[in-house]
Amino acid sequence: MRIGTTLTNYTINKQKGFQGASGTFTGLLNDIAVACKRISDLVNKGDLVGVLGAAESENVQGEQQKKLDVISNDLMIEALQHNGHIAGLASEEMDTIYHLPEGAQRGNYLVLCDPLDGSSNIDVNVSVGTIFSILKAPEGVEKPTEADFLKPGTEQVAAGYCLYGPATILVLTTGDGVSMFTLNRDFGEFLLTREDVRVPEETAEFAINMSYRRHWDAPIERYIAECLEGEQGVRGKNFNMRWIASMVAEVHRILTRGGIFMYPADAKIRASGKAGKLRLMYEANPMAMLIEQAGGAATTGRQRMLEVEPDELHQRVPVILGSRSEVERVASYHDEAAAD
Ligand code: AHM
Ligand code: MG
Repeated sequence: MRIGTTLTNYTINKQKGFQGASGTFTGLLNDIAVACKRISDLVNKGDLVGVLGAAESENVQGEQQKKLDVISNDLMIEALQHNGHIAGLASEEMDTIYHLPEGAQRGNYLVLCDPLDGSSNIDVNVSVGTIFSILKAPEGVEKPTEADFLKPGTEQVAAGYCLYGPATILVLTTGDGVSMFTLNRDFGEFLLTREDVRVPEETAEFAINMSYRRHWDAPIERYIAECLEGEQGVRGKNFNMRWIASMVAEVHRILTRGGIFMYPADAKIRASGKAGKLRLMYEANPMAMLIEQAGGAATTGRQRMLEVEPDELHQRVPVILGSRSEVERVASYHDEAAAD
């Protein structure tokens, strides 16, 4: 499509390809874009409008919420609940699924989101983002249950994120490639700036929080140790490292210049009774769909991310994603360790 076309025009044109399309999907993406623009505006103004700092609450996962976590969640609800595009909404910041108000018109999509990912970065003016995953609501269901949301990532009809960095960039897949839209603040529109985004295959850059090294499992330790050996080691080349602690910014870097991102399970995480840090339904799955659609790969180490059968809304998983050959190498180290 023409570079510079608006996100709305882009989705209208995409929908033309689907017989019987009602325009609901275009409307839904427009709602999400509206929420993202409002969040972007607040992230941008920060202290000027008093939105930085902690809220006086914890989320269902026992994490201290930031004011902007709560506000972003409210903005997502506000943008989505009245327009007849969704049947229900789930988010990192809400214990269970959000039911639409009585009398609100219902649509045929379910949305899962992390309204503001990377919130530890908000107060220090480092990039954060909104992640979203879109599923089809089951036919004829007026009031969806949590079980209706618990679908493997392969069932996502669309996924994306909005990165609030030096520029605000919305990245979207509807299952046929990945496109990027940059917000033009002068007139408040997301404009298509990149199409057919591909994860570069050649890479020498990894992202992992090295401070957890003493807790890692053998396959992760092996992969990183080999990267660190550089030219002298088995990889025969030097690697660079990045850790922004904002998954949206890390995935954006990987979509732009390749690399691998890892937030594995480790001994400390397992000792706390968890299977990983990142959440499957609204962090790992949408990012895995984007990365696969751009030619990369995403795994838990033992299984393709998009095929994980979920059993709870806030389920956590180990996440390894990025350039295909690197991700496959890490997965093979897991297979070898399991076979020993
Ligand atoms: P959040 O949803 O509470 O912001 O947590 C998710 C974030 C990811 O964006 C990031 O990769 C990770 O947490 C950073 O964790 P750590 O501080 O352990 O490095
Ligand atoms: Mg998050």
